[in-house]
Formats: sequence, structure tokens, C-alpha cells
Amino acid sequence: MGNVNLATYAKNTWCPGCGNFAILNSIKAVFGALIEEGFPKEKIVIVSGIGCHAKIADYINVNSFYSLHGRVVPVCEAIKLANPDLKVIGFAGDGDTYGEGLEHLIFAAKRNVDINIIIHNNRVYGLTTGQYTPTSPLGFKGRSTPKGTTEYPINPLELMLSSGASFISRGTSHGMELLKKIFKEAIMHKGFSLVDVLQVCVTYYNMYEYYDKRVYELEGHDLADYNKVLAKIREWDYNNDSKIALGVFYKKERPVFEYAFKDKKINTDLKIKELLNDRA
Ligand SMILES: Cc1ncc(C[n+]2csc(CCOP(=O)(O)OP(=O)(O)O)c2C)c(N)n1
Ligand code: SF4
Ligand SMILES: [Mg+2]
Repeated sequence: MGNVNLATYAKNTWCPGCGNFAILNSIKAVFGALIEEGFPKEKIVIVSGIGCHAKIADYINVNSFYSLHGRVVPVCEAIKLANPDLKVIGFAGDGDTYGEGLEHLIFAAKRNVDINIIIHNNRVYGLTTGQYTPTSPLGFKGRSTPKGTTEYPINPLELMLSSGASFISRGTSHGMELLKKIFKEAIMHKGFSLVDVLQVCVTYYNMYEYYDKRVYELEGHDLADYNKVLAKIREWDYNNDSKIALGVFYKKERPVFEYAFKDKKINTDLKIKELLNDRA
């Protein structure tokens, strides 16, 4: 974090051992480094939803907007459209944005709005005490499913790839060095970036041991080859017992929405062919 102090007066109420601390400390370190490098602090805006994760807005001393459950993404989009000079980072829950707000996520990825969305994916509703979410595994036993869920989870990275996201990555709350690296790269990416963080909820779904045994870091794969990336994304489907890859899965440059939207000249200059080739 260097010399930049981003602490606030708010009392932290997360459970001891919660994976949210790793996200908080990693992002504070990244913001601190950006500010030290000369990026103006007043141009950073964070947005959160509703859930345990959302309290992060109270714990970082930058501009923030504490929004509604499921509405992190549209608030980020609106801020970015109003002022494209801002760096807009949204912190959302898995219930929050893979559930209630999913359609917003899909369309922000499709439009390639230049925002960064970080998902605190603890695969459970933490704040409301342990119900299942779209990424809970089959058979998950929680408050609303005492005999176990009968649904398979979604693979959010696969969904993001098919929706057109131009940066897709995954980290865990047990690996802060990698998390910092991914956060920085995602924030600097020009276009829609998603970071799915396997954030452990020690109280309702403690997966530290499970993840520690399975995670490995991605190395040297072709970040722009759609089919190879898809195969890598499908290796772990949030339900099977395979190894779990971490790092950046996909990265591609393509025109961002806010400039195409704002500047008619750029809009007419968009090369349709380039856009069509984008999925090749
Ligand atoms: C519109 C709306 N729907 C539902 C709720 C109730 N609610 C609050 S938090 C929450 C779930 C939080 O789960 P998640 O988004 O995964 O966040 P976590 O607590 O796990 O960080 C729900 C259903 C709400 N506050 N507002
Ligand atoms: S309930 Fe889970 S997600 Fe919420 S603060 Fe506690 S450990 Fe963290
Ligand atoms: Mg959750």
C-alpha cells in the first residue's frame, strides 16, 4: 500500500477469517500503487451491491456508491457513460450478480463497457445466512436447501466468454499476490473485465482446504484463442473435482462502448469486419 492510506473510520464487521479481507487488502494495495504512480485518486469510483461483500464500499477511502442488490453493473455503466475519464470498479456478490443482476452483466459484457467487475464468489448468500446461489455445487446443503440442491451450477466464466467479455479471469481469497496482479491487469484493461474471486465464506461454506488442494496458476496459453480458452474454462465447471485454474483466461482488445456511444465519428469509423472477426 506504500504511503497511500485508504483506511476509513468504519468498523469492519466481516467474520474473522472471511475471504473478503484478502479482496479488500489486495484492491487497496492496487489502488495505492496506482495513486503513487500518479493516477488521481478522485478519478477512482467503486460501486457495491448488497451482501457481505458490499460492505467493502465502507472500508476504502475512495469515491463510492453503495447500490442495490443486483444493480452493481448498471450503476457502474451509468457512471462510466457520464464520465469516461473515471476508473469504475464494481464489487458484487455471486447471489447479487450471477443471480438477481445477471442480465446486466451479460449486456455490459456484450457492449464491452470499460468497467471492471469483481465478483466475491463465495458460492452462497452470506448476508442472509447461507442459502444457495447460481454457483453453489449440486447437492449443496444450506438454509433454503437442507436436503441439498438439485440444480447444477452455472459456469460464470463460460457465460462471460459467450456474452462477449473482453477480459476474463479468476483468483482466490487464499492467494493475495496473484489477486493483486489480476486486479491491476483487469483495471488497466480497456474494455469490460471480469474477475471471479473464489472468496471463502468461513461461516456458511468453508472451502479453503478444497481450493488449496486444487488450484494452479495458468501459464503460457493463448489468451485470444476463443476455442482454446473455452476448453480451459470448461476444465472446472464449478461442480466437478478437477484442478482449478487461476489467472487470466481471456484478453482481447475491441472497441469500447462509451466512445462508440458518445462520439459519432468513432461510431461511424468502427470497422464492422474487425468486430465480426472478434469471435473467430
Ligand atoms: C432486491 C433485493 N432482493 C433481495 C434482497 C435480499 N438479500 C440481501 S443480501 C442477499 C444475498 C447476498 O448474497 P451475495 O450476493 O452472494 O453476497 P454475500 O453476502 O455472499 O457477499 C439477498 C438475497 C435485497 N436486499 N434486495
Ligand atoms: S458470513 Fe461469510 S461472507 Fe459474510 S462476513 Fe461472514 S465469512 Fe464473510
Ligand atoms: Mg455470496
